[in-house]
Amino acid sequence: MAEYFVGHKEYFPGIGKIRYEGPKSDNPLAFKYYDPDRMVGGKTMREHLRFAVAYWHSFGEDGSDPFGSATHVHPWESDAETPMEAYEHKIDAAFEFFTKLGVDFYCFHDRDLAPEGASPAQSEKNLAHMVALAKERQKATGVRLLWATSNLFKHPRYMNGAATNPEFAVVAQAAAQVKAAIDATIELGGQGYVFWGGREGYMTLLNTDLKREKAHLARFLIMARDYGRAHGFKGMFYIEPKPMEPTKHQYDFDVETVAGFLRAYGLEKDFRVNIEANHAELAGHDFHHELETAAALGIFGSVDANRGDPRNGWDTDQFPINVYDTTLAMLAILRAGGFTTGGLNFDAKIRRNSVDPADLFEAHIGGMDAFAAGLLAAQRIIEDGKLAAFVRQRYASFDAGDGKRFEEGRMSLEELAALASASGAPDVASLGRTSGKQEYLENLIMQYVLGVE
Ligand code: XLS
Ligand code: CA
Ligand code: CA
Repeated sequence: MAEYFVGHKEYFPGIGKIRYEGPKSDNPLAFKYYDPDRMVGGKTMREHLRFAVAYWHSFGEDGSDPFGSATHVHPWESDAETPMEAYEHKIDAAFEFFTKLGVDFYCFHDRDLAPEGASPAQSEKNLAHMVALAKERQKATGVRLLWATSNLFKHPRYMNGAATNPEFAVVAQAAAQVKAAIDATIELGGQGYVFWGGREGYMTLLNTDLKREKAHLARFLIMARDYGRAHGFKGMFYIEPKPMEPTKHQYDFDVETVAGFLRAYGLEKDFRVNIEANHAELAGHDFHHELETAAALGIFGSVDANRGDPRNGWDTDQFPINVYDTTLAMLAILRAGGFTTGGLNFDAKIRRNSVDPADLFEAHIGGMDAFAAGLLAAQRIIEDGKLAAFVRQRYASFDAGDGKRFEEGRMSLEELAALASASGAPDVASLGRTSGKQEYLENLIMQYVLGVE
């Protein structure tokens, strides 16, 4: 991958290309497990993991929170003479970061890449200007766009929602934004387009026609899908579930809810889910649960890789470090057939007091190592086959005979009930042979995790 800081100001001086040095390295700016060209089950690590950097958190966050103002000073903003120049410098800093880190992909919201203008036409002009710069930089470096999205939650006009806004005029504004963002995605060869409905929900049901709002959301998505397909977008559309925050209740609550919605409106062919670990946790699920659910429903798409804090009830968007979790995640992803258009996007931010320029690198290195180690452990679990054999065996009574007839729908309730009388109730001794063996299985996974090298 070509490096990108020659010919313009270097924004991360003193930090060079991040390389793999192995688990024994004590260099904080080296990979311990992520070895991009290492083969794992027929594919390289880089092909499996498809890491992406999130433009908004990495280059747009200023460290402010509801109690305090900005702590992160971005040199790409402070050295700019005009507002647009800050965006031009930001893209240089971003591509310098991508190439030094060695990631193949990035993701952005329209408003991360270019500022909102005074009118939709001006906003489109700003975006087109920055898309041209992004295209040049993608070409120079080989870094690609995993997915783009539109920010339909920040501007005050979206305080009552975007596609689900009770004011039709706001829905039209949102459409103008999405149309331009889909055009940008096509122009940049983006492999996906995400809808995260941050304000598509409600604060109180007292003022909300829930049925109408959901139908409006579906109508909007159908229009976006049809526009994209008519204009040559071959990538995947994704819905990113999240149960709440900033709304009290978000319509795209979790994977199962989104699956039902997609089927209800005939969107299941063009849409899959972009699953975020921290959102799974807010929905009261494990990340692993959301991934397995998406795989089972055939709508697994992409991942926003991060973590929450189990003691906080909000979206902390921290970098992932728990290898037990990344192992289970990679197991689900490999079993779902791996990524096609999707990848692992670090929708994660460094902390407010992480003010050393190296922090952004170290955060991503940790996240990449956590997923690389998870991939290695998951691949061994699959190759050993012990876990899969256990689960298969657990359902063996459905593999033949009456169990099979039941599974295939070739039995009535009367027949099934008659079998109960014929065979009698299973006795305690036979139940003893069907232990769930949870403790053994948890230990087994731990062995794979600890055996990673
Ligand atoms: C916010 C979401 C958001 C989406 C893209 O919670 O994670 O960042 O990924 O709009
Ligand atoms: Ca996300
Ligand atoms: Ca989040």
